[in-house]
Amino acid sequence: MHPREQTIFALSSGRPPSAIAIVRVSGPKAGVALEKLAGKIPFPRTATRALICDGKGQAIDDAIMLWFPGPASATGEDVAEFHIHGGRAVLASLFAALSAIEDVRAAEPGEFTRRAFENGKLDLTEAEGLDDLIHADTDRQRRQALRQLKGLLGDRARDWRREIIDASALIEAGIDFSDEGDVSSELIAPALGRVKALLGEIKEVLAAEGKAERLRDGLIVAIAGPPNVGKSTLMNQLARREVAIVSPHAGTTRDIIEVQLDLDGYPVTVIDTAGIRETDDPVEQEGVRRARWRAAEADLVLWLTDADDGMKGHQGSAPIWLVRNKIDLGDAANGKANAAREFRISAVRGDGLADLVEALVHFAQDFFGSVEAGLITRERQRRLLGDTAAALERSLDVNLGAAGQGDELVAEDLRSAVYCLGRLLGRVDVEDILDVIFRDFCIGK
Ligand SMILES: Nc1nc2c(ncn2[C@@H]2O[C@H](COP(=O)(O)OP(=O)(O)OP(=O)(O)O)[C@@H](O)[C@H]2O)c(=O)[nH]1
Ligand SMILES: [Mg+2]
Repeated sequence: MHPREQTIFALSSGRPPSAIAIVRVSGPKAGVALEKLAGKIPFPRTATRALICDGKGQAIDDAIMLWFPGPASATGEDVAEFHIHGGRAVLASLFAALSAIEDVRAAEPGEFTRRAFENGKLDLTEAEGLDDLIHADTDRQRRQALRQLKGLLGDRARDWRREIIDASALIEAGIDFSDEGDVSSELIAPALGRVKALLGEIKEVLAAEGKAERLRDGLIVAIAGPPNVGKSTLMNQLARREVAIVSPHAGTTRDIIEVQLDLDGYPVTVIDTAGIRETDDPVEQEGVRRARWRAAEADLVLWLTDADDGMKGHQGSAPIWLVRNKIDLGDAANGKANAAREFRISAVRGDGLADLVEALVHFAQDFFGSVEAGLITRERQRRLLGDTAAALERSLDVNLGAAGQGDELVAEDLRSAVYCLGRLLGRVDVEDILDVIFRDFCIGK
């Protein structure tokens, strides 16, 4: 039997041991699994208690089970759920009992979602949203993922695709009538008008950049500066735990240390780097090289200093804030620096940290903009939508000759736009397009 037709099972809840573990089974043998292990198939979608036994009649656990007959299930197939006690041995016994059934096997990663996708339960953008939702760390990431899962982009893309298919159909029909100049242009002109309007909508979505894509990875803030100025101390303060080693020796930090913070729902990665200075130590040299590189890549650099030495050694185009540390030791330096903003803190005592954090939150708000307005959350989506817009643009650029020259080119460009949107949704099916064309416009041919 083909692996795709086999019945799969997996632990769908968290890592054991846990109070309850949920094991999902999906595929044609899901019902058989219930019958063999629990002795019955429960009423659909109703929690039912049962003693689960293995093939030899040995009790495994006293459990709750659920039955979702396809196609009204998460995967579109028959689905069974076992809610058992989440001990490792309990799970191992249940897995062994399930595997013992013919054509039932452990699922590959993502296989449940893949089946849902293949059975038309979700499109590719929704599957991406589901993945994002599972991996969301902060509240804003969760909200964005949920919007995607609800199919906001998918629904728009489906509408666009349908409209372009309709426009193509008109144009194809126009081509059929190309001997009769009037009929042909009567069909083609309005079709191109629709394409133009669509192109406007797609461009709007592309332009509402909103940095929604970056919301998945988070904002990168690098702490850089000379050695021993308190970079690691600040990092630990922001993380509220000892992530980096702090010592009075210059050159303590060599590797790049990262922590993920949740700043008002925005994901922010703070990076502590090696103090930037000239050094003979090859290990420290490598640390400095990496520090420079990461600071250049960051979205924001906090340049820490405890003296008047400006910002020696900084490269890169990211905005940079000058943070004067160790103000507890007396008046810190005052020299002029070419930074966007300036802060005075004591990383050890905590003075000025609240202001710095508040400024970071504002920076994150500005950086992500009105993410809620953005529909695009992945580079993949942006690329395919960009390709769609380019194809539509080409179709409008074609110079239509009097005798229907160029119509074929327009049709070709529209087909390619439909193809790109199809890939965005994960559905590419030329038959779809042909169906519409033949169904609606095969006038007497
Ligand atoms: N008085 C005072 N000392 C501080 C402050 N911040 C850090 N220090 C001290 O400065 C020394 C260096 O601190 P680190 O955090 O290791 O400095 P760093 O910039 O990470 O140093 P490298 O990793 O070597 O580049 C330690 O002894 C800290 O306790 C501060 O605000 N006030
Ligand atoms: Mg350090």
